[in-house]
Amino acid sequence: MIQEKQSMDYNGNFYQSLGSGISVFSLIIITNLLARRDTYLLRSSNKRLASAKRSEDGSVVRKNINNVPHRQLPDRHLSPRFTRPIGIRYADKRFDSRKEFNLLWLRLRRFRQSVVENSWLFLLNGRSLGSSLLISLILFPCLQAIAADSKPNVVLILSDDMGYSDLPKFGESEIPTPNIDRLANEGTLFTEAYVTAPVCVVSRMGLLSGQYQQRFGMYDNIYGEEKVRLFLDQTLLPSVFQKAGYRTALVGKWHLNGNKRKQYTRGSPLQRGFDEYISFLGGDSPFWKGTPVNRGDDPYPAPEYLTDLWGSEACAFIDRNQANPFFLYLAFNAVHSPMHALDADQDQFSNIEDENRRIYDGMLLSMDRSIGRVLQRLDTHGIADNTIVVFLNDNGGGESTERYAPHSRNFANNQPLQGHKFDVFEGGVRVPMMIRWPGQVPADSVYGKMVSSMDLLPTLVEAAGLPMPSDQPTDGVDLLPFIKGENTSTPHEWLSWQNRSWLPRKEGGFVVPTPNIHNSAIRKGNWKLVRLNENLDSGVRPPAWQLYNLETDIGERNDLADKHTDIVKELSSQFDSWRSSMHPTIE
Ligand SMILES: [Ca+2]
Repeated sequence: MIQEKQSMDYNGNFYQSLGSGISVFSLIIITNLLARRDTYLLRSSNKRLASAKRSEDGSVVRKNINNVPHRQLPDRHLSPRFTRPIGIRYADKRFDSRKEFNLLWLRLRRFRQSVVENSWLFLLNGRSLGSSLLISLILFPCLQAIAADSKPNVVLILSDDMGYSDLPKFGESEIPTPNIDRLANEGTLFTEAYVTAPVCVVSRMGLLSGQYQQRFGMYDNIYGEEKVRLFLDQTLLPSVFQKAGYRTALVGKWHLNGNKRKQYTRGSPLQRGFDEYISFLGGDSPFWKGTPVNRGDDPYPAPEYLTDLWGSEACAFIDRNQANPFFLYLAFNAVHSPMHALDADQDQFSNIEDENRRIYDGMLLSMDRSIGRVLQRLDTHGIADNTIVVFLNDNGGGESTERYAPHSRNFANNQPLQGHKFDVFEGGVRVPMMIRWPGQVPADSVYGKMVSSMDLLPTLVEAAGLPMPSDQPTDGVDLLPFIKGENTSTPHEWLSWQNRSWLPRKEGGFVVPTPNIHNSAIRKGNWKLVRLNENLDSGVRPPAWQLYNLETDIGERNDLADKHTDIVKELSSQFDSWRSSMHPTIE
């Protein structure tokens, strides 16, 4: 289901600002009239002022400032509160959702007092209309600050190449992940979550654009600025938050700016909606201390093990921005190869015989530790209740055989799913996912209907009350009404996948991407249709579809295509219709 979401046109901002300014001007006049009840102002014949006003506890405190010309009044007499950011969230007080209304009301009262005091002072200075207009211009940002203050923060956590069953919440895992588990305990866990592709680049394109990346011709990890031109024209999730005044940051893997050898001039995180970032070039990186990473355009050696560094940087970003709305995209490169784990972490798994698996376990353990530090930081600042935390994985876990190149081999556990990274079987595209937003998203809850990583853009944007990008389609849907039980239908009747095949080399060796040879799949209800190695160039009949019933065969091992030709016909027709609405592959 494709939803063409129409929303606020950014071109209308001028008129909105003008209208808001007029509204504030009207508010000032009204508050001036109301102020007569609780503000007493005297005006001397020589335009010198005396005022009395209510103190914080409501009692009237008289401040005699006669004989002091208005223009010489120190700022604190103008209004001590006016000089303080009105929308600031008080870091030393826990923002309890149960007290949210009272806090908001308190801020509005403080704001009204500022309006009253300052507008009267300006008005008494003999410049009524001009001063009030000036106040409107000054106070409008304050109104925006108040509105922004109620906006939820976002922490979007992505893991890389993790196996579906490597979290205790999803399978038989030997790896303790108490911090990721905490997100499920305090939020909603999704058992049928999918990414849009079984490899890094295209999966991240779908996640951050809220669309099938096939809309801009992307069917694999393709590099070259001209080839990804259509993607570079898309508005991405961080841009939506950045335009709304959020502070936005990427910490970790980007991989949407080319590979290690070729970077795009328009693909930097700074050009895609992030105010700041710390990352590395390409799709994978060594993890050791001293590895070169980039903070903005400035390279420097990582001061600690990379997964720990991402945790440290995420915490530092939260520290810097805990008093204002922020959007943090925390994209771990764990547990993508190369297989580098700290000794102390892999030593926790001395009972595991396979050394490669011990290393994998240690890498995942360190990621969970960093996630725990981030969650603790939200608690420390008292902003956990006002922060949406999302966790998901970018594609299925890598294989453990030498068919796969070392950069795609990480000894993950996808059981009982069929396939791995690169595959359109469940093992390539079904991923663990969870969302925590205390008071808004049901806690300790499981949502079992099909959802997509494309849904996160509309879900997060709608949750923050922001306008959707108006100049591009959205294939995702807002999940909140579904997981709250307000909408009992299904977010997606069907989902489709198409990705370039990775086939073994003719001369031997590990699998490689093969131009114009594609794998395809569509899932509708519990039926999953899969077609492997279709040659898009040839006129030969494409390979037959395989049909699986995921309700009874989650491992996609019992092909039922011959028994249910009507279902094959229906779903294949649906797939063809979807494919014809996408952009042809750019390879
Ligand atoms: Ca990946």
